[in-house]
Amino acid sequence: MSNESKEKMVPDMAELLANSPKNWGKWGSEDEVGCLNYLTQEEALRGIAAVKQGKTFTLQVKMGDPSGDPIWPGRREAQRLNVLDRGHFMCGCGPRFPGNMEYADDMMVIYLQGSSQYDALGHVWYDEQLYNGFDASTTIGGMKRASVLPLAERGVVGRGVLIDMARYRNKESLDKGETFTHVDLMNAAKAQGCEIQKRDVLLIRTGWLGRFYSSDHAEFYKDFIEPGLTYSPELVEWFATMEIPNLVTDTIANEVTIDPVSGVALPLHNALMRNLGVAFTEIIALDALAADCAADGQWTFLYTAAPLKVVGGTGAPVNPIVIK
Ligand code: UVW
Repeated sequence: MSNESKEKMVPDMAELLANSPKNWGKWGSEDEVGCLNYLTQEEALRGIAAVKQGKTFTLQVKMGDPSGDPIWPGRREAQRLNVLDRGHFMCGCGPRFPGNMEYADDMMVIYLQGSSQYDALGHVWYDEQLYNGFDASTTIGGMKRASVLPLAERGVVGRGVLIDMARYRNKESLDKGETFTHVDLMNAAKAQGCEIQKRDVLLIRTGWLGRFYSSDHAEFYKDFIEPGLTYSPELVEWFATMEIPNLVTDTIANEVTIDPVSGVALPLHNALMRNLGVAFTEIIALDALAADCAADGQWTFLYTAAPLKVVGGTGAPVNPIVIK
């Protein structure tokens, strides 16, 4: 079969998701934070009630790591540039201050989606409409609707639950293109001795980022297809019924890159984020947290995060903090 006819068999996103549920209008026509609306004061207190030991974890991967940053193909790694350092003062070109203080300064060139980050709800779309029906032309020249700013201003505080799919399958890491479903998540939770509850922030470890750091980067990116959740109408329904506010994973794009059934790229970005308003958090370091949860048997905790307040941003870096 020619490539052209193979491509013709892949449906449009609009066709695939024709009957997929939407939360548009549920929180008003101006809403830009979607399922974060589920994180009420009661949910913050439920998260706090999950704190049992006072152990803390930060979940951002290093940014501008000289050994490389994991990024979606086509993006560039963060570059940190020194603007001012001792060298400038040694050659007499540093600024002078009364009292002769010296200081170092630097800047960074980053893809806002090129590190641990929150996607803006308007980050992806089809049929010329973003989350909540905003017109896709509002993305031109900087996002005027459903940017990352409202997510950043609201912040995310709730009960988190970590599902370790790699451990559940007795693997260091899931394989390229390996998939799992919401039923697998529930079975893994049971095996861990915990439960995914309504309105939990859902963290899923695949071990995939570990591969980036431990293996040859060319091998990591070869025939790029990440492991992850795979689309089905039942899975979308489950997210909707469970009122999951936020999906957090240790992969670059939170879902298997190409849906193996339809051949469509990133359908869950559209079914969950664009249609339901689930916040997506990607490139998150979960290995240390997972090792600790496996050791003490506590897989639930207080999850807190707020991306940077980038005006018009399609996403923004974040360093979530978990307290067990
Ligand atoms: C894309 O933008 C394609 O993916 P992500 O949401 O992972 O940044």
